[in-house]
Amino acid sequence: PTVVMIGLGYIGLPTAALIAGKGLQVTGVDVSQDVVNTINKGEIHIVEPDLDGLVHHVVKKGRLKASTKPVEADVYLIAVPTPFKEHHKPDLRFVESAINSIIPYLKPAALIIIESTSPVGTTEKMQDIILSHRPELKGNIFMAYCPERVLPGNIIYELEHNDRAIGGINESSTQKAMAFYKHFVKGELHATNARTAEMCKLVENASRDGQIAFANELSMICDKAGINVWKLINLANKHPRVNILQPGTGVGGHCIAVDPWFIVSEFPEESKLMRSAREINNYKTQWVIEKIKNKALAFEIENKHKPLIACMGLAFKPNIDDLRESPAVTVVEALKMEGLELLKVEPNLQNGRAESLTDQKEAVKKSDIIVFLVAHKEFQNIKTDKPTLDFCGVLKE
Ligand code: SAJ
Repeated sequence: PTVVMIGLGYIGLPTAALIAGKGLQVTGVDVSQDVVNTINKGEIHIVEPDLDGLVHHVVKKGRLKASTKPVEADVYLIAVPTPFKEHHKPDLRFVESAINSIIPYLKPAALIIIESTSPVGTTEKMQDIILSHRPELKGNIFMAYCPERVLPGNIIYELEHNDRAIGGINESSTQKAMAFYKHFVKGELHATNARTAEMCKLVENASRDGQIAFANELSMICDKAGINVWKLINLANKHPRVNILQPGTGVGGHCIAVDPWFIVSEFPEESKLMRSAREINNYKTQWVIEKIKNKALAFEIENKHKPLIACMGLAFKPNIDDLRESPAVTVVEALKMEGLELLKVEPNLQNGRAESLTDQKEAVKKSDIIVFLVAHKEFQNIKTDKPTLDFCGVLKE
């Protein structure tokens, strides 16, 4: 089959390249002319291991072509962002405009698959939009929802090897989509319906958010109780049926802190736990800010000058360079607003990629207080007698 991929971001581009790598003809569509030009040169605009070589290869072979406009194809895949707008309501503008852009090109028997994280009912809604413009296609197009589950940094491997949930708007759509994913997925394919597949993506991330909220709540309780939370979790996890996650500076990234709201905003009465989890994880970041401010104030009272604070880690999670939606960045910005003097350390963003950063050793040496915000592996061997605040368990003591 010929394939059109709408959206060439963190999911769309690797997926398009993987499919093209299996020998299928793929047209990648993006609204950005810059992105299209970059890809047509065989280059990439995002940071992801192994992606550049793959894209270079399939573009050179002529199997992946990027464009700002769709073409006629057998299969359309949609992987555009779904942010949220005010009151945490999902913003389906990009999905809708992706659907609108393909409507003129649709042939009978076309298969349309949405991969973008979407609230329950989206696939059916998008079918209605298509049929309102092309009523003659009623009963003659196939539509399915199939969420991605890949972890940034390991996308190419996980795209191919993770299991997938595939839910059609009817049985024939499910079967047709299953047959399509068999071309490039080695993981197991699980058939379901569109609404279940949509909810499945949301609850995967809501469940992780809830588990992290438990750990974050526990860390605040332990702080008050004078108990080392890292040692406590380690002990509790020796129980065969207990597995508590790691507390941290808060929950960042573009998925876990967003997706639960797609459930909560639609089912507010029934989703008290999911809402609380979101609130706890957001509150944890504020709690961290307050802790640092208090420590700085105590230092100033004792030493008659403001402390120099080393902020260790800026990324949204350990061992990556992605700063988007990062709680550590929120903390640093809040401290800056307070007029505190800071040194910022991010070992994953070196080589002049960010000028305002300080080298790790220098920051440890120069600072008065060291604050660990992200558990990067580079921090694990730091030995210092200086006052520290460890919010991510990097010191484990
Ligand atoms: N975090 C903790 N403690 C933990 C684990 C994570 O505080 O024990 C924090 C991280 O530091 C980070 C945030 O949670 O700020 C999210 O990190 P993550 O590693 O849990 O997840 P993401 O956002 O990189 O990717 C998630 C994954 N979903 C699940 O694990 C259920 C991934 O499989 C999804 O594909 C991705 O969201 C997505 O695109 O939805």
